[in-house]
Amino acid sequence: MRTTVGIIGAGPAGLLLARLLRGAGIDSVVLESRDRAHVEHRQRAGILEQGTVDVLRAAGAGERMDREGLRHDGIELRFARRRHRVDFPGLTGGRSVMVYAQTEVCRDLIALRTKEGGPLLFEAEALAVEGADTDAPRVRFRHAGREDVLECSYVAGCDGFWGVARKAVPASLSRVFERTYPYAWLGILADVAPSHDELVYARHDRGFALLSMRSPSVSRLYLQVPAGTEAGEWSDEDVWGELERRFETTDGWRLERGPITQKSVTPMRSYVHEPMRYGRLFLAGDAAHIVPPTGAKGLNLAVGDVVTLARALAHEKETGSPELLDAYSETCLRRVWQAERFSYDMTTLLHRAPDATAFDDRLQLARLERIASSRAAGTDLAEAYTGFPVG
Ligand code: RFL
Ligand code: PHB
Repeated sequence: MRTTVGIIGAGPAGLLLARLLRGAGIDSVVLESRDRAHVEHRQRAGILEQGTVDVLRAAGAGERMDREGLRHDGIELRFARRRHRVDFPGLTGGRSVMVYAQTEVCRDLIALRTKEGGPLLFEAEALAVEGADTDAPRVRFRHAGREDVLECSYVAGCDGFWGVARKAVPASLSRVFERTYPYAWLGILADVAPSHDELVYARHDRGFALLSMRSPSVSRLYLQVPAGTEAGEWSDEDVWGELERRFETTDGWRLERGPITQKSVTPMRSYVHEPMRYGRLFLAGDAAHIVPPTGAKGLNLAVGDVVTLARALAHEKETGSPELLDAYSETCLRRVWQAERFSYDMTTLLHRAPDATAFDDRLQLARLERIASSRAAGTDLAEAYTGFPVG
């Protein structure tokens, strides 16, 4: 099998890259190790930055998002049983975000790809990227019980944190920057209308809690739990009780309960692999970097990477100049490190570390008070949350 760009992974990065390349007249083949149902159902991100929304629209993949997505003009910070709203458009000159689940973005992109007949192979596991530093890189993969080779001009490693693409970069050229956190998120989906019309990020002495949503009738909620916790350790009753305690306010706000349909635990990690390019192999999305979910940045970073990559490949095709491809890693990493910084700040602002002292608690409250009382501090948060420019 032969193609111009071999794309490993049909998460948001790989699927959107295939779509953008098609728009630029560049052919690609997408290899995905899991089956379609798995890719379309795994629960992940919920928040799209303004720039991500614009990219999906321009790529012709925004129709259902515009019908069913929920535009959000702010978030609430909850601490010391009080509430503070951060007004995005007011602080950023009109920017907002969209609540539209990653599962839905992937479903829309898969439907378009399937309708238009672009090659997208499910249950096709990439085994290795070979010859990345030559003019003819190859992806070895297994599909329908057979081993095969995809010959390419370029390879896009969009295969997430646990993928194989990153392993093709020689250790002597790789630098990894990493931090793990001593806590995780227990996430639930519940069939109940969200108890607030915007997301609520709560700092509490017992730990962080987040109220989010998937639709006007489905709530998505998270609780900070110790790293290593198993979802089965928490009964539904315990989850609701703990959420109620952490969201409690002095003004009688109430959390509505409903049937829990899904429960899972997500570890928290910050990770950057540099560089994001080796020869003709380009890493994009979680294959190159991870952020803790507190800043809602992971999916949006993946989108930024593939926009940059598609633009660079189109530039090379039109002008013959590799200039933008050569700048790919550096261009992406500038934005990646801003997202790393913001995600770290939001995480340490809102979570309670197991070894936190009374001094740390007071500092967190002072940081939150500062955001609530200073327009400059509020603007800093609002600008980062609604997104940094791509490129
Ligand atoms: P993905 O989505 O992991 O997709 C990688 C794909 O590659 C496939 N794959 C392979 N295919 C072929 N051969 C191989 N050898 C392969 N190895 C792996 C996998 O099956 C998969 O289909 O990476 P991508 O595309 O880079 O997208 C990244 C995002 O998924 C991720 O950053 C976000 O979900 C992070 N994230 C959030 N991001 C946001 O922007 N906003 C949010 O609100 C947000 N909330 C979250 C999150 C992540 C979470 N979890 C579960 C980690 C909330 C949570 C709880
Ligand atoms: C989500 O809805 O899954 C979500 C929202 C905001 C975050 C993380 C996750 O910061």
